[in-house]
Amino acid sequence: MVLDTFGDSLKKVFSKVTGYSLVDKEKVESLILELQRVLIHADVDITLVAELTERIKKTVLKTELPKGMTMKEVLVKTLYDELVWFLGAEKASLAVRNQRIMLIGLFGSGKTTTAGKLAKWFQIRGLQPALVACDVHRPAAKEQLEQIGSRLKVTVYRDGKGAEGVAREALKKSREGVMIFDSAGRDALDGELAKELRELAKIVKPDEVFLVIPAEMGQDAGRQAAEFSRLVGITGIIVTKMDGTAKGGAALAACRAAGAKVMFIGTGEKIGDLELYDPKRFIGRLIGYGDIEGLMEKAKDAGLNEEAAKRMLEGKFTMMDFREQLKSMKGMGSMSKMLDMLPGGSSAIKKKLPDGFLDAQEGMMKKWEHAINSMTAKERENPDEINSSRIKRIAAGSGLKEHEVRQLMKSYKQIKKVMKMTKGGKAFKRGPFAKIAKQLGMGI
Ligand SMILES: Nc1nc2c(ncn2[C@@H]2O[C@H](COP(=O)(O)OP(=O)(O)O)[C@@H](O)[C@H]2O)c(=O)[nH]1
Ligand SMILES: [Mg+2]
Repeated sequence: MVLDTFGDSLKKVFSKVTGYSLVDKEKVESLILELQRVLIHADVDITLVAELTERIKKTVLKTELPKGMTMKEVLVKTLYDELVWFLGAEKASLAVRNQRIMLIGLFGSGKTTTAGKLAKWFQIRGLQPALVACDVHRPAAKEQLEQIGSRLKVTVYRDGKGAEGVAREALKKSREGVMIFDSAGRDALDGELAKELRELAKIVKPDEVFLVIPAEMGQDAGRQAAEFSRLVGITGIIVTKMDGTAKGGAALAACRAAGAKVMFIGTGEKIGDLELYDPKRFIGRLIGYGDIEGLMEKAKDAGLNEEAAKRMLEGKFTMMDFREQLKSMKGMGSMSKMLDMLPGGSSAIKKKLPDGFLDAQEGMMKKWEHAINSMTAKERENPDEINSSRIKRIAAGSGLKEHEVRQLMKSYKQIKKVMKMTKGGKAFKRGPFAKIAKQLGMGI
């Protein structure tokens, strides 16, 4: 499929990002350049590309990164978010209820085919649609619609004089709730076509007027959307033939920029090849993360976990928190590797850690967990209260040597300091974010 060329190059941009172990300003800038090339190659308007680039730069390179997120994480999320915004952000929705829909557009854009697809769409949802053949100019247009109608077992209204006559007759006779009006196209939107469509609309009184644009229009889709909007009035756009071109992304972006809402996309010649437009799904599919939306939800959840981060920032890092950290580190590899993920680099932090801590493997961590379990609730909440005699008791209770408990105390205090340094140290945390990082190939 040709569409893949856009998707493939976007995918490459994304996998490049996830392949980096660390992202810095230079990498962000070179990636943005690459993204620009991909978009321009896919026929996206240059001013739109510049706008998108600015938005990405502003978010990723701003002076302060969100708490506990690395520049790499921010870059992946921003790329995704901004591309979604670029293509319209909101998922389209069309009320499943009886209504009148008018399809307009230039020659060969896919109006008649889409009329059939829409009829099917409503049929699937339990409503009864009818088709109205208001393209009275092209000789075979009515037959084309009738063929589609007979396959769907849907009534096609075609009698009457001129487009307006057909519409009037149909409205008079019809018993169906959903009426879909096909219309005639032209090579270009001239005054005559505009007038004809406006007059048809006066009779039809449509709930929706959908402009049908083929994806291969690329960035010109924006101009077309604006013109039809001004001269005829539209409520949404259906971009057809998304399956046949790499310019689909450009067409969608141009529609968004023109302030027009894309309602559906046509993805093939078959009657079922129509889907409500969902930019998240679209981008997710393009970049090959089927479930990126799910991942982003989780990222949001992690971001909402401000409470825990705040506690740590304020230095309220208790033994319970420490125990959680120890637990979360199980099976995640060495502490040293995890520290490499922290914002601001890890060497300064590593220097401040107790000797041997970085290499402390699971056996030691397990012991520390036992020790923490042997503490009283009060001790866990205020570890500063733990004096020599308490250390003795904890050691006895957990089967550790006293010096091991002391080592635990020392590590705890130092980690607490590190937590403050890393603004909440969310990178340490188990929970959704660590998982996301893993799934995005950020290699914990
Ligand atoms: N591949 C593909 N072809 C489409 C799609 N929508 C329409 N077409 C084809 O585009 C051509 C023109 O469609 P038609 O509905 O007759 O356009 P109209 O002149 O606007 O009514 C036909 O050959 C359709 O099969 C689509 O989403 N994908
Ligand atoms: Mg037609």
